[in-house]
Amino acid sequence: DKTEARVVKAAFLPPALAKRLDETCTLADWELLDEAERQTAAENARVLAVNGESVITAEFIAQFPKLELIADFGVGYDGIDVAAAHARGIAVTNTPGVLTDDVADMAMGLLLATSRQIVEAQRFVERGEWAKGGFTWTKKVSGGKLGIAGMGRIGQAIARRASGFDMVISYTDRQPIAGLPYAFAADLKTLASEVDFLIICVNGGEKTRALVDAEILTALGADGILINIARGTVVDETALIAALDAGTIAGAGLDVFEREPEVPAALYGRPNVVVTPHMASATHATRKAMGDLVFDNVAAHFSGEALITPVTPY
Ligand code: 8YV
Repeated sequence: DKTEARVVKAAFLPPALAKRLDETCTLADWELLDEAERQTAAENARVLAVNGESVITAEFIAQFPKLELIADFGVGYDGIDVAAAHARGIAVTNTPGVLTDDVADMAMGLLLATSRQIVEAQRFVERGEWAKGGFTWTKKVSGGKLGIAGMGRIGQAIARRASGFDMVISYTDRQPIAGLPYAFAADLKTLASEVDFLIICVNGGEKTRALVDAEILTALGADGILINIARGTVVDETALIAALDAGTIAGAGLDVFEREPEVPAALYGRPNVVVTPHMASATHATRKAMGDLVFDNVAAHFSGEALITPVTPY
């Protein structure tokens, strides 16, 4: 009986992970339960399996009286009310580390694709326009000034990659990070005004909501390119579209959006904008590693061992 499952899955998980959890702990899928079944399942569940895009409010958590762990298939937990969970002694785990390389790779991909207009160049070829003349000249990346907002694991992995492109790297964060060979900017506006490329890698959540607003975009300037692989909430999308319309920034490469899976149509078809469907961590190898880490955290929990990657509040 699924309503007696120890794990409730309340978001998309890779089928292989859901199957493993079901075989070892029994898993109930919230989406597939009716109201009465949900109530019983919530009463019995000890683990809630969610993902990086999940919105898990205090009210939702309150339905689960026996809950002990919220296991997040993702590094970001801005959608989870961690404070409410911790207040009830419910642990939260996420998947840091295993997706760092892929997200940093994607940031570099978007940086190159946007600056060199690779997507528009493909459309140009497909439209048969090459025979009528060469493609437009684009913006040089190597040796350029790169600003990184949020110098955590992913920001640092991007910096290492950008070093290989001889980029001059500076960053901002809550405070300077000891031992890093990059210049620290005291705030995002200063950083934006000093660089050609700005990559957003900060946590999501209320503290960073609309951090990139019209003022930051103006500081980035008409030659500046914005890349966001963090959370859509960090960028004021309306201000971004206005800046692209006005030409006050040069372009944007975005893997995340304010209201996913909705991508504003105003961002489509622009030569200087590249949009991708929140896929930075979505490689076969990394999704497998993320799934294994979720499973190992749940298994550690049920066998009374220390959690592998518990979340501590920001
Ligand atoms: C998602 C992410 O979790 O790790 C994160 O924070 O945003 C992604 O890896 C993934 O798409 C699963 O929903």
